[in-house]
Amino acid sequence: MTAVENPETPMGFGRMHRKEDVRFVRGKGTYVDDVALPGMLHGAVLRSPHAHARIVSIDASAAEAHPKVRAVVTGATLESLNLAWMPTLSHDVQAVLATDKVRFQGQEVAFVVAEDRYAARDALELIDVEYEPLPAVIDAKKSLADDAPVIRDDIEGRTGNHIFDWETGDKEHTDEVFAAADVVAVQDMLYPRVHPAPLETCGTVADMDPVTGKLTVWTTTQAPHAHRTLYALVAGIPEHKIRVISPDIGGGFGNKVGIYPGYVCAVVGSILTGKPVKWMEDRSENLMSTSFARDYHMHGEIAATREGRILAVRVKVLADHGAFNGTAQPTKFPAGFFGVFTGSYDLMAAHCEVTGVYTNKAPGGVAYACSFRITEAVYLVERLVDVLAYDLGLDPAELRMRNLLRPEQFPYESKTGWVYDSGDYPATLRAALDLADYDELRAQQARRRERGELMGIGLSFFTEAVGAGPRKHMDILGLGMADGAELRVHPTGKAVLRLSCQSQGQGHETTFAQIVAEELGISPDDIDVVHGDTDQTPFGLGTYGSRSTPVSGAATAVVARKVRDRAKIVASAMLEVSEDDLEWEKGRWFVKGDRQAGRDIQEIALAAHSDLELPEGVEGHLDATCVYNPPNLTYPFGAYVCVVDVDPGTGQVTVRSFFAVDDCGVRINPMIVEGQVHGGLADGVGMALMQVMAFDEDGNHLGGSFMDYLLPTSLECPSWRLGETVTPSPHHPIGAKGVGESATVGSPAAVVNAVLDAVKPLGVRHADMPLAPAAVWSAMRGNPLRT
Ligand code: MCN
Ligand code: CUN
Repeated sequence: MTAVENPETPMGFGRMHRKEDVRFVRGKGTYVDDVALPGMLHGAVLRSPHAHARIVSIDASAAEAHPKVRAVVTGATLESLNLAWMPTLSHDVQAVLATDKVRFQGQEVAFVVAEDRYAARDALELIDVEYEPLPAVIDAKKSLADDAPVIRDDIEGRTGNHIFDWETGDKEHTDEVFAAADVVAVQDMLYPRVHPAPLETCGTVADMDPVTGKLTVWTTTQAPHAHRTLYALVAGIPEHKIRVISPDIGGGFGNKVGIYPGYVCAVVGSILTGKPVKWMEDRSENLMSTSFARDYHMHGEIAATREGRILAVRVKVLADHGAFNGTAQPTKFPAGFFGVFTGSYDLMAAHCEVTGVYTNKAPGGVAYACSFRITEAVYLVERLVDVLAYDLGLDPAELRMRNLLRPEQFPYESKTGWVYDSGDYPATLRAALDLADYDELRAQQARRRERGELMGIGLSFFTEAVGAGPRKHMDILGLGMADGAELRVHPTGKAVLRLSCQSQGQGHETTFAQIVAEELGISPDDIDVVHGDTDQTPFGLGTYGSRSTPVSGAATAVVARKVRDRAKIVASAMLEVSEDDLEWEKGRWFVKGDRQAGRDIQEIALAAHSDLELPEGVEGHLDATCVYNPPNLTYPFGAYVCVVDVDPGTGQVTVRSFFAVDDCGVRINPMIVEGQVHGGLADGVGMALMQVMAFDEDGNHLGGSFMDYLLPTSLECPSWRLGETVTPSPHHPIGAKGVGESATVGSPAAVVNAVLDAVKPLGVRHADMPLAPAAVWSAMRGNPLRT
């Protein structure tokens, strides 16, 4: 794709420049930190220097005496308001401000409200907290030891750090298949703790109007409606008196799903002072205290015949959830959608067990384009397949091709009960191999190996499950995962679409207008997409788990079709013919057999608002609403090929090229889809090669800035080569599947598989991410690093 491409606005699906970029490229976006209200005060959070310590005392008197300080909020203040603890998205509680103990480094201890940001920060240093340090639990594997310090002694009757056990699949049958198999490949692997690190950090401006009792909250959220309901439940403020506004968001990546203590403190600060209060965290605060991702310690086993027919997969996971279980996922799924670990293969049996534990690390979790933990699942199974190929001496592409699900098996129910909606996996893998010129790459690799060069070719094939969810099976804190949408066509034929989901950079203002354009034949330029304001949009669960297209996108198509049906009634009145005699072509209804006799959607819109007589019971105007409850998830998939060169002297990895073929069903805007894929591939390079949230054994966070926690740049990324196949979703109104997280989910395994393929001649079978030079170098010397 060339950068200068300048497509015309399509009347529906197609390559179209993003409408929102008109303001973004001019620096005219409005982010939370751009909100400035008259009399606004500023908040700052005092954070714990310890990973685990008892709070002996807090003396805030010197801070309160600071001339610019208006209020100091501590855990004690919040206790008196019954707000010291808040519910998490996983049915646990989290301290808003610590009262008894601190449980991770960076935990929120006090909140200062002052006249400016600098004074608020200065005053933090005047607060005197006496801590009694306690031994910290940092290693998840040690958290369940009998003598491990108990982190959550706030929960009555709790004696250890165990949170939950969860299993899926048929254990007995899986064990039988394993016992009878010719070959079993076993591999322990870690998906390290990483962080979504959006460029815009998290923050809130809270404005409680003391006269009307109305609370307005501008906040960095991916789910404004869910936040409003949670504020109502937590703070006891009537829901209609709360307005949550999510303006432009500078990247979410899962980091902005939950409610952070700072948000609640800003609200409390505004209630206490009667003034608007802004709180914006800095980079270190974002990295140290907000939603992490992964931290899965996985033990995987794969069973196969000697000829390479994969029979079964068996997994045990230790899941590190940090100090409060705040992971975001539908209630019935404590390990998210990890149950999709059976991947894209035709298995006889599968079983997995996940144990969740507390450690003295930041809570939150999932996040970072995770598809509710399918990232971990795909990495696991795609590493296992490569380990099996290594043991059997088979080509990893050939091994995958032999075992992929076949098109005639769809809809396919996996051994853990997920019903994959549609796919032609072999065609997609073939497309990726052709794009990469796989055979030639292998020939080149052989030549280079003879010269002592370490070139690696890595594959991954992934299946995702996105679009939560059928309301029957999926809810967050009891809120069923369905989305509302509302469409109004004004008298002059211009339209406004109101959505519950929330763009954080995915281009919803463009693509959702394109869906309406496709259905109604109104130009996307004439359709305004409104989102991110609970007073102006219908209820819905928000944007994460790549659910916007599968759920809100479906709602948009349905609502547009309802408007089209209404337009038909109006057109029949205008043309004085029966509705049955009308036929639709994009943008107009016309009389069957007489193309000239028709009315376009603009004429119909005007007539719908006029004195035209409509049939009994038909109201005027041209609008509709819809609540879409998806019948199933959508299952996008893809095949990736990564080529790397490893420096034999230093272990430094260079990603030479990357070929990605994605299938997300019908593409609304192929250019936006490609942008989503580019971003996700860069994420994959970052996680595979450079990212980890590291801690020392006392729980000190070792990655509190972008000097230590690395983001990939264009220097580390190759020029991506993309391909596509299109297998529509049979149950989605426009056949689209989600794509926002696909590349982040699928790419780390391809990069890691490539690096391990490069060092295979040295006898290396596995090494854990991140494959930074030291890790690769150690593995090359038979001494893998342990994170
Ligand atoms: N799209 C399309 N055709 C399809 C599928 C999607 O044109 N068949 C378009 C959509 O209309 C939308 C975009 O691609 O404009 C992404 O759609 P979708 O896959 O539905 O994902 P969501 O909009 O729900 O976005 C969420 C997803 C998640 S969960 C994370 S995490 C992530 C991601 O999106 N965070 C992002 N991509 C991101 N991209 C940016 N720039 N910033 C983030 O924070
Ligand atoms: Cu899991 S990160 Mo996205 O679902 O917001």
